Amino acid sequence: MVKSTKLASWLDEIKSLCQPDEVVICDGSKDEYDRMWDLLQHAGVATKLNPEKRPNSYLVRSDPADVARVESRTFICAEQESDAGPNNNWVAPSKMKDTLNSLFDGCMRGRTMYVIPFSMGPVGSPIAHIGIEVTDSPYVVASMHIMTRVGQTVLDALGDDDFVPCVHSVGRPLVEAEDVPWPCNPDNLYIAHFPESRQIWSFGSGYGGNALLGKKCFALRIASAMAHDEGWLAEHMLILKLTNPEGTVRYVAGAFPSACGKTNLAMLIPTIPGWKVETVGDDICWMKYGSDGQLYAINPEAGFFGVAPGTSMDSNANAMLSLTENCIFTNVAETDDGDIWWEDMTDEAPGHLIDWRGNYWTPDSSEPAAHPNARFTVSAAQCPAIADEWEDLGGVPISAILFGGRRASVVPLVNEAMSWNQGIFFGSIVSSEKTAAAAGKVGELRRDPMAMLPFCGYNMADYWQHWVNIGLRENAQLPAIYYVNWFRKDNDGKFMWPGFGENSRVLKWIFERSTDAADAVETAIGNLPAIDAIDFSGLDLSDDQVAELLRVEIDGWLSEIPLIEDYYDQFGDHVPLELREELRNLKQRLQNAKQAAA
Ligand code: O2Y
Ligand code: MN
Repeated sequence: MVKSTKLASWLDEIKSLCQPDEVVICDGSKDEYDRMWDLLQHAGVATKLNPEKRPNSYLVRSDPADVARVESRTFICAEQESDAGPNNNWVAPSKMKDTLNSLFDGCMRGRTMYVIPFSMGPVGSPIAHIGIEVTDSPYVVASMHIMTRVGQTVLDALGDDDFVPCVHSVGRPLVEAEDVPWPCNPDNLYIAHFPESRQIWSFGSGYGGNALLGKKCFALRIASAMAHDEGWLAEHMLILKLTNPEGTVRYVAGAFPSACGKTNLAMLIPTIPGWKVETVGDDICWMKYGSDGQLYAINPEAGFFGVAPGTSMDSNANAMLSLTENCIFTNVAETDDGDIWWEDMTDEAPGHLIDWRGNYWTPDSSEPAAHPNARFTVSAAQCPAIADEWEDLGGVPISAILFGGRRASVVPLVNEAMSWNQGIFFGSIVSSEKTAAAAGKVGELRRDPMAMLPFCGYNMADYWQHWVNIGLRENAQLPAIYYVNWFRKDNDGKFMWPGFGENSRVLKWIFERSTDAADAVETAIGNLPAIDAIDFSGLDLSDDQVAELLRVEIDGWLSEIPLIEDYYDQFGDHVPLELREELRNLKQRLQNAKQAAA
């Protein structure tokens, strides 16, 4: 029941704009979830999987033109263009409102408008926030059931407080025309954010980050603007719980651009005896100061929306074991016995499949069976590695923050920042070499500061300043910051570091730095593990390879300095003086080191 007068009048406004046939206030119940799947099966977009193989699970095939979030159609509509920054597509709010008003006018005719009250974070947590998504997509309702907390408890917690209004339509009113299995309107796609009035309007897509508005739109773009104004952090980070053999616990957050194995790291099975790694979150982390000056983190989500291709018992057993029942699979392939498959799930592909487009497929087919951005959606509670405290209202205290990119050279396996500001500097220069899959020259650097490039709801350089300011709080017990790189290659172009579970060796060093049990050596670029501080035993690594993984490449770093200067320059005088100073000091230390070695 809607008691909030603010909510009731907003719903009236949206209803008269969108003109749905019916309005349903979602209660988050199992009945409601099942009703959505009845509708989706009836529409011909969802198939119930064989209950003996994958109980209570569904396969959905989207329109082939609607398969991923679309950065080129994602807008930050701040009053001033400079507040959106060069990192965002900007349209003035009044202009975007005019466009949206005409697009949304009557856009739900013939459809039902679902009203989803959802909490990002455990209901009642002081770190959580509430949103209301209206949508005309039953797929979005079902997905939000898994990815967020939905229902009356949220409305009760909301009272008459503010909420983040999220308006979503697939953009295909049902007037005269027959419905299609996956309605969408890719020619009129808008994912618009209004950071000042904290609103989200999304039109034309029913897929993932474009449509499940709690995730990237709210929990990162709008939340980053809220966090800026309110003195907290909304980050594109996983959260890990580490326990050493003595039972001491530390929590670590980590930001990694896409294709850097973030979900695998979030669910890592350690190879070092006696250590335990558990998951608190795999994608997003909200951190607020506790009265003790520590940053406390929650995972604002309730589920995982992971990339399916490449996920296997070898790469991520905990993800696979999470997917045994109660899942949604989108754009994966279907097996003859009513189960699912995707590339690299097994060593050998099945002899035949129905691919993500619904076509007959064999291993000889030229196209992949699953779309490369095919996804699984599953409750985090089903993950065997989920930490008991993942829903603690107060969050978990963060001792370390990791920033990582994908670099074949220059960036060592792990490097500890000597200060909070140097850590922010590391975050600001996170980069990966472009692969053949991305536009641009192979090997060229693509910067993705703090892995937030597509997700920062305001000027990226103002966001760096916000990080600097966060560190100025009196009594702050700031986490240590680390720059990690699992992707260094040798002269033959082969990865030097095995990654996956072996990353626990690096996590152990980071953990032991926080308990003063591990040594570091100060270098020109930061604090690196002392010889023997990381346990490399049992790995197929020569002493030379270990030295290479931890080498300070003075010339390599010196040649990065002008690239970083150029990168900063696009943000002009928004770049914090503190980061310019970090860059100057780094250059000086590198030049000194070079001279000393000469
Ligand atoms: O393509 C989409 O809509 C999903 S994007 C996504 C999903 C889960 C976690 N992270 C991401 C991302 O792009 O960072
Ligand atoms: Mn992500």
